[in-house]
Amino acid sequence: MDNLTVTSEQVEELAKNFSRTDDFVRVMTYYRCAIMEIQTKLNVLNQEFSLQYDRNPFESIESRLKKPESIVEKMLRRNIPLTVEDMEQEMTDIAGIRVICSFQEDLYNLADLLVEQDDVLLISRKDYIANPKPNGYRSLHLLIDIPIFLSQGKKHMKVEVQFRTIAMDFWASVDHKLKYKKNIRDAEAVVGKLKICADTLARMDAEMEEIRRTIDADGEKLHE
Ligand code: 0O2
Repeated sequence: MDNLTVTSEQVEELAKNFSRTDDFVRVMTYYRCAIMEIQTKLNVLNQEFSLQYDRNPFESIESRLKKPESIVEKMLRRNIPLTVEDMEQEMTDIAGIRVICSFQEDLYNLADLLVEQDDVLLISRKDYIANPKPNGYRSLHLLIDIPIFLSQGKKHMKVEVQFRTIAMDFWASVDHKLKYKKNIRDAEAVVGKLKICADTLARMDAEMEEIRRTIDADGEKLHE
C-alpha cells in the first residue's frame, strides 16, 4: 500500500487491528507506567519547592498516551514499519506529559531538577522558548528515557515532557484549534495575528516574572 494515498478510513482500520494485539496493549501499559514515574518525580519536586520558596512551581500537569490512529498515521507518514518493536524504537511522543507553570524561571528550574536525577536520562532538549518556532510557538521539550521496574526486570521507556507557562499554553491551545479547523476565512491573517499574540504574551511573561521577583525581594526584606 502506498503510504501517501492511505485514507483516514484505512488508517482507522489499521489502527484498530494494530491496537488489538497483545504486544501493543502491553507496551501501552508500560508507557502509562513511565508517565506515572515522571509525574511522581514532578509532584515530589513541587512539594519540596513549595516548602523552600513558599510557592508551587507548577500549576498543573496533563498527560496523554497518543491515540492508536495518530500513532499509525504518523508511522505510515514516516515510513516506519507497523510493528510494536519499530513503534518503540522510532516513535518518541507516544507518552506525553505537559507541565504548566506560572513563571518561566520555575519551568527551567523544574526541568533541570528532573534531568539531574540518577535514573533520568535526557535524550534531547528542544528549547522553543529561547528559540521560538516561526509561528510563535514557545515551550521547552525534553525527551527523557526513564526505567520502569517490572516483575520481569527493568525496562527503559521514552517520555516527551513539555514545559510551558500558562500564557504559552493558552497560545498553544488556540493555535492547536487552528490546525484542526478547515475553511478558515483569511487563514493567513489569523496566523499573523497569532504571531503578534505570541510576542505580546512573551513580553507579559517577562513582566510577570519581574513582578514576582520584586514581590519575593520585598517579602524577604519584611522578614529581616
Ligand atoms: P499533540 O496532539 O500535542 O501530540 P514530531 O512530534 O516528531 O512530529 P518534532 O519536530 O519532533 O515533530 O516535534 P516538536 O517540534 O518537538 O513538537 C511536537 C509537539 O509539540 C506537538 O505534538 C505539539 O504538542 C507541540 N507543538 C509543536 N509545535 C507546535 C505548534 O506550532 N503549535 C502547537 N499548538 N503545538 C506545537 P503533536 O503530535 O503535533 O500534537
